[in-house]
Amino acid sequence: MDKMFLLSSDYVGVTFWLVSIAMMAATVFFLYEGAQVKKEWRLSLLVAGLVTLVAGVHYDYMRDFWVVEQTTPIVYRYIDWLITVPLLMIEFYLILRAVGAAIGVGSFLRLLLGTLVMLIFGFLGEAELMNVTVAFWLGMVGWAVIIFEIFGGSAGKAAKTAGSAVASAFNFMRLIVLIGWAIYPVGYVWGYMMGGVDEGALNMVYNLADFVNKILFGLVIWHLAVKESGGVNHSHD
Ligand SMILES: *C/C=C(C)/C=C/C=C(C)/C=C/C1=C(C)CCCC1(C)C
Repeated sequence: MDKMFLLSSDYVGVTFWLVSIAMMAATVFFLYEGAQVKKEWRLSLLVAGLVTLVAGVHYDYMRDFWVVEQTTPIVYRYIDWLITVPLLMIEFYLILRAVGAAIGVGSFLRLLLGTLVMLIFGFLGEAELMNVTVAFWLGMVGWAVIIFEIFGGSAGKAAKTAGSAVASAFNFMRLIVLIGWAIYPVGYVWGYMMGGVDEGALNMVYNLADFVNKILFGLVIWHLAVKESGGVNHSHD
C-alpha cells in the first residue's frame, strides 16, 4: 500500500505527473484554438491536440507504472511514440497542404520508414532483445533518414516555395526534430550505455523531451495558424 501514491522524494515520479497534466492542458488549448482559426488550419490543430491527448493518456498510465514499479514503462512509452511520432510527421504535410504546396506520398513514406526504423530498434535495445549499442546506431540511422528528408528532400524544397510564414514555421519545426529530438538519444546513452542502467535519468530526460517536442511543436503550428488566419477572435459577438 505504501507504494500506491506519489512520494515527495520521488523526483522522477513528479516529472511524470507534471508532463501528464501539461499534456492534458495542451490538448484543451489546441482543440479550443482549433475552433477559432480559419478552416484550412483546423486539421493541423486537431492533430496537435491528438498528439497531446494520446501522450496525456499514456503519461497517466506511465506515472502509475513508475510510482508502483520504479522501473521504465517501456511498452507504454513505445506505444505512445509509435502513435504520436507519425502524427507529428503528418503535421509537416498538413501545413504545406494548407497553403496548397503539398508534398508527394513518397516523402511521407520516407518519414514513416525513418520513424519505424528509429522506434523499432530503440525498443529492441531498451527491452534487451538486442545489443543496446547496435540497436542505438540502427535507431540513429532511422532518425537520419527523417532529418535528410525534411532538410534536403522534397518536403524541404516544397516549404521554400510556400510563402514566408509557412517556410519559417517549417524551419522551426525541423529544428525541433534536429535539436529537440536529440534529447532522446542523449537519454538513451545516459540511461543504458554509461555502465549499468540508470532508470531515473532515462525517464527524466525522456519526460523533458516529450514536453518540448509535443507541446512546443504544437505551439509553433498554433502560432502559424493564428497568423495565417489574420489573428484569432475570441469574442463571439
Ligand atoms: C512524441 C515523441 C517523440 C517526438 C519521440 C521521439 C523519439 C526519438 C527521436 C527517439 C530516438 C532514438 C534514437 C535516435 C536512437 C535510438 C534510441 C531512440 C529510440 C531513443
